[in-house]
Amino acid sequence: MEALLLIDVQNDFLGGGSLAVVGGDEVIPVINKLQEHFQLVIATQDWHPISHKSFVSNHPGKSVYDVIEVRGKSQILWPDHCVQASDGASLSGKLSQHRIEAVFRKGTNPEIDSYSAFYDNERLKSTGLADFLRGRGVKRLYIAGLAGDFCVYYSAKDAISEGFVTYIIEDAVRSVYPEKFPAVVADVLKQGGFVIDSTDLLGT
Ligand code: VGL
Ligand code: ZN
Repeated sequence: MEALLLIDVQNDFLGGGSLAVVGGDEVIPVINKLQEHFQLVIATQDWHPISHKSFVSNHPGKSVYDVIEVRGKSQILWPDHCVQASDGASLSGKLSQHRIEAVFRKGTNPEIDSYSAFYDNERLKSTGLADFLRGRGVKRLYIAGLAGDFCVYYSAKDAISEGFVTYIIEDAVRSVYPEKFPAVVADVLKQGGFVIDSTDLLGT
C-alpha cells in the first residue's frame, strides 16, 4: 500500500502568508494531480498556540530568524504562523481536499517545536501517524508540501526510521532556504530514502 503525505499546505506558508515560502503556491497544482494517483492521502497542519516558543513575538528584543536556545536546544525564531484555528493555519482553499482522509496536527506544545509529521523535535510525543499508516497497511510513503528544508525533511527522516520506503517528490516541494535543499536530498538518499519527480509517477 502506498500513501501520499501532504505537509503543511497552509495559508501562512503560501503567498501572502506570514511565513510565505518562495514558490510555495506552485506545489498546489502538482499536489492536486498527484492525489488522483494515490489510494490514501493524508495531510499535516502546523498548529501552534499563540504562546509558542518558536514565535519571535514571544522573545522581545529578538529578530526573525535569530537562533536562540530553548530547553538547551537551538531554535530558529519564526514569524508568528499557523496559530491554532486561524485563517493562516487553514489548508489552502486551492488545495483539493476531498481525498484527504486524515489530518495530523503538530506543534501544539508551546514549549517545543515540531517539524516532523511523526514526532515533536524532542521526540517526547508521537502524533500517531506511524501507527495510523501501519494500520492501513502502508509500506511506501510519498511526501510533498512545505517546507522542503524543515517539515518535509524532518518528516522524511522519521518516515525512513519508522521503516517506510520513503520518497520526497521534489517538484511538489519548496524550501525556506532553497540553497539548502541539495543537502537535504543528499541526507535523505544517504539514509536510504528516495527523491523523485511527480512525472516519475504520473508521466509527462
Ligand atoms: C515549518 C518552520 C516553522 C514547516 C513549520 O512547515 O516547514 N517551518 N514551522
Ligand atoms: Zn511552525
